[in-house]
Order: sequence, then C-alpha cells, then structure tokens
Amino acid sequence: MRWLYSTNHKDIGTLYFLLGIWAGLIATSMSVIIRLELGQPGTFLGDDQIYNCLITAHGLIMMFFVVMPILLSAFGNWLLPLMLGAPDMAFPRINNLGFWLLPPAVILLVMSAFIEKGAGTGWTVYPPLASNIAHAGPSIDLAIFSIHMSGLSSILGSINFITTVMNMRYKGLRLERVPLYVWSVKLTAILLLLSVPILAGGLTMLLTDRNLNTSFFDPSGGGDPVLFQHLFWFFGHPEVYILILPGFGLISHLVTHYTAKLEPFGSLGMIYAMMGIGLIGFLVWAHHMFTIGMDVDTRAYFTAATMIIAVPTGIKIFSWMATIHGSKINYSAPMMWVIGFIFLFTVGGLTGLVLGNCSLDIMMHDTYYVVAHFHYVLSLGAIFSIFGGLIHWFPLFTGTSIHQRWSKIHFFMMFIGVNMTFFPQHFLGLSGMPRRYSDYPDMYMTWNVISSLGSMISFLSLLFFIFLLWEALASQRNLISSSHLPTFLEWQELLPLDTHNHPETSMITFMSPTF
Ligand code: HAS
Ligand code: CU
Repeated sequence: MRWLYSTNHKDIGTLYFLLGIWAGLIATSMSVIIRLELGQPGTFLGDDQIYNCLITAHGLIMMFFVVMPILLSAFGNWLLPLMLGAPDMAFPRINNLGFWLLPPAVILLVMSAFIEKGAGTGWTVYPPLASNIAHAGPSIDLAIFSIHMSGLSSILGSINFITTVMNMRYKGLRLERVPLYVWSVKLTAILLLLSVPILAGGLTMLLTDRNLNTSFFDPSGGGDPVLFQHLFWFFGHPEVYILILPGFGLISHLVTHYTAKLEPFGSLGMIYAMMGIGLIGFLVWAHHMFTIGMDVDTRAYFTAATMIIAVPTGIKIFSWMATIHGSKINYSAPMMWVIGFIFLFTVGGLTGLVLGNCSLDIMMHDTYYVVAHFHYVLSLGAIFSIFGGLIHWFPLFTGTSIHQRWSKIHFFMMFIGVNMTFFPQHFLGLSGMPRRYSDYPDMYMTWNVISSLGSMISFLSLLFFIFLLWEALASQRNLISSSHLPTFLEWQELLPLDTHNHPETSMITFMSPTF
C-alpha cells in the first residue's frame, strides 16, 4: 500500500526507476532478437510480421517507457524538490496518478503484440499501413490506447513539474540561479505539454479512421495520409529533444562536480541554449518527411531551420568542454559516461545535420544511416547520461554505492559494444541498406555481422550492470558520506551562513551525490 498510494516524490521517483529499468530489459531483449535476425542473411525468426512487431515495440517502449520515465520522471521526481528546497512536488496525488497510468499502458502495448498479428508498423504508425486494411484486428488500437495513456501520464507529470519549479522554489532562489537540471526538466515539460496533444489528436483520428469509418487519412474519402505525418512529426521532433534535454541537464551537473568547478561554464547561456533548442525544435518537423514530394522552397526552409539547431546545441557542447578546461578531472565512473556522452552525442548530432540537408536526406531517408544517427544520440547519448546520473546519485537513492572500479569495466564494455553496433550502420546506410527490413542481400553481410556481435557485447554489459546493482544493494557499502543523508533543513544548518545568500554555491554543494 505504501507504494500504491504513495504521494512522496522519492517513492514515486523510485517507482519510475523500477518501471524504467524493467521496461529497459524488455526492450533490450527485443533489440537482441532484432540483431539476431540481422546477424546473417536469410531468415532467423521465420516470420517478417514478428520482426516488424519487434522493431515497433522496441522503439515505442524505449521512448515512452524507458528513457522518458527514467531521465525525466525518475530523476525529476527525486531531484527537483531537493534542488528547489521544496518539501515535495506541487501536486503529490497527480504525481501518483501519473505514475500508475504507466503500468497499464505498457501492459496494453505488450498485449497488442500478442493479439492477432500484432502492430508491425514501426513506432511512427503511419497510415495506410496502420489503417484497418493492412492491419486489421485490435493490435493497433491497443497500441494507440497505450500511447494515449502514457501521453496522459506525461501531461500530468508536466503540469506538476512546471508548477513545482514556478511556485515551490525556496525563498530568494531566482530562476536564473535554478540548477540546470531543473531548467531542463521545466523546458522538457513545456515541450511535452505543447506536443503530446498533437500526437493524441493524430492518433485519435487514426482510431476513428480505423473504427468509425472516418477518412482523415484515406484519399478515397477525401483524406490525406501525409496529414498524419505532419501531425506525428509535429510531436515527433520535439519528442527527440524531450528525450535528450533532461540528459543535458544531468550532464551539466556531473561535469561540474567531477571537474571540481563551482558552477558550470556559461550557466545562463546554457539556459538560453536549451530554450532555443526547445523553440526551434517546433519549427523543423518536416525534415522527417523530405521524401513526401514537398516543393523546393519548403525543403529549403526546413533544411535551413534544421541547421540552426546546431548553434544552441554547440553552445551546450562547448560550455561543457569549457567547464572541463583547466580542471583536474576526477576520472570516476560517472565522469567516464560524461566524456563518452559529450563525444558520442556530438557524433550523432553531426550525422543529424547531414540528414537535415534535404538533398542528402532524399538519398538517405529510411536507410540505416538514420538508424545510426538516432542511436548515437539516444543509445550513446540519452542512455549514457542515465548511467552517469544513476551511478553518481546512487548513494542518494539507496544509501549504498555502486562498485567504482567494476563500474568502469561496465562503461568500457558498453562503450565498445554500442560503438561496434552502431558505427557500421553508417556504412550500411550509405551503401543503401533500407531500415525496417528483416533481410538483406549478401553484400551487406560483413557490417551486419559486426553490428550484431557488438549488440551481444552490449547485452553482456547489461547483464554485468544488473550484477553491479545486485552487488551494490547486497554489500550495503557503508560510505561515510551516505550513511547519514541530511535533510534539506539539516543541510542548511551545516553550511556557513554566507552561502545561504549564494544559492549558486549552495546548489553546487547540494548536487553532490551524498545529498
Ligand atoms: Fe535526429 C531522425 C536531424 C538531433 C533522434 N532523429 C531522427 C530519428 C530519431 C532522432 C529517433 O534532418 C528517427 C525518427 C524515425 O524513426 O524516423 N537530429 C537532427 C538534427 C539534430 C538531431 C539536425 N535526433 C537528434 C536528437 C535525437 C534525435 C538529439 C534524440 C535524442 N534527425 C534529423 C533528421 C532526421 C532525424 C533530418 C530524419 C532522417 C530521415 O530521413 O528519416 C540536431 O539537434 C543535432 C545538433 C547537434 C550537433 C552536434 C554538436 C554541435 C556542435 C557545434 C558545431 C557544429 C557545426 C556543424 C557548426 C550538430 C559541436 C558542422 C556540420 C557538419 C555536418 C560537420
Ligand atoms: Cu527531427
């Protein structure tokens, strides 16, 4: 009952962690099956619809039930009230509801795979493939309900985060002094609030097309399938920044902590950079649809708008590098994830810019180059920031710590695994291998085999990480620092008086894992 009825932000944060890690295991298992299928030419599963269902569920679960719950909701619930000096979130009961909408949502999604022939559309659920002729039966409907519920959960969570940041800061904490993770969560919440309803609208229209005989997306009734793509990507592009902005926030804290700086370089600039990314993120959606046959001016506009995002993102990257500059780096495990993040996210960002050029994207759309791009920013970006943050704040969350040296071994295994998996996919894409197919001609074999081997290494590293979690909890390493976690008030008493008036300095102290 404690967990079911909990209105405590830390408990709810922990619940989000558990759900996210559990969903992560499911979605990772799916990815292993995908890579097994692609580990040799010819068939492994023996059924292409099963393959299509796996890639769909893998994508949807990773986005909505792994990265968002962990990076935004779990870390957000745990850290936001602490960083703001608030007793809890603004609406604790909404917080509880927001979490408990997710388990039924993920169950609906898994059910959709087991009923009839499953949802084999890819996470983008484009009609006409997702309409009721190509996908008869209830699978797609269940998947849509699942996304509706997780969207509702996101909206409730966003209202809560925004209200908490606006109204529950401790006295005198001005917005420009608010720590960067808090800013990232606030901006992410605004992005969610503005984009999820568009997705919900598009999906509802798809639902009525499928079940109530409307024809929003059916040309034979005067509709247009491209309308769905616009609605989807008007949500979909902001969504990718929803996935990464909280990661940016965590990285800013870690980079400052492990370089022993008092504050991140260009903190205010980073706030404006995140605002810029959020704003421009709403103006570039059609770079996912360059191949629909749009006119040349529209292509030029969306290419230009997409390029501009490199500027605020560059501000983030260079500010982190400036924070590191001139410091004595503490090469702890979280810092390794941070350095990995900065480098590999940049690689993914640059291939994103390549794709943003319409003339190139016409060639590379729906090839493995796109798959390589988004795994560099997600698997090697968002997921790296999760690991860094989790290891860093593990003492706060649990009172014990993850084994430092083994944690570094885990980092190197994962680093090798994911790079081996995704770097060759650039080559596959450039030589024309399309995404979302379960088979390929022999000429693509070499890089596919290497990619599949890489995914086995990542999988082993995940098993190792589960062992590390068990080992940490079982050993109950009694850190001097984590044996007693001061409350916020106790912590204020501990600080010399003048830092009270210096929220910035005190916030940095407060960010340390022992708090
Ligand atoms: Fe992306 C597709 C473009 C960032 C995620 N992206 C996807 C998909 C996902 C995804 C999931 O324009 C696939 C969706 C699907 O299923 O179809 N993406 C960009 C651009 C950026 C970008 C321009 N993406 C992200 C992030 C994601 C993410 C972040 C999640 C975490 N993406 C695209 C495009 C497609 C796409 C096309 C569609 C492709 C297709 O055909 O389907 C930017 O935000 C990246 C900015 C970051 C950097 C690196 C750091 C900046 C520095 C400053 C200096 C750099 C300069 C540039 C001056 C740029 C260091 C120099 C330029 C050179 C090329 C060398
Ligand atoms: Cu995009």
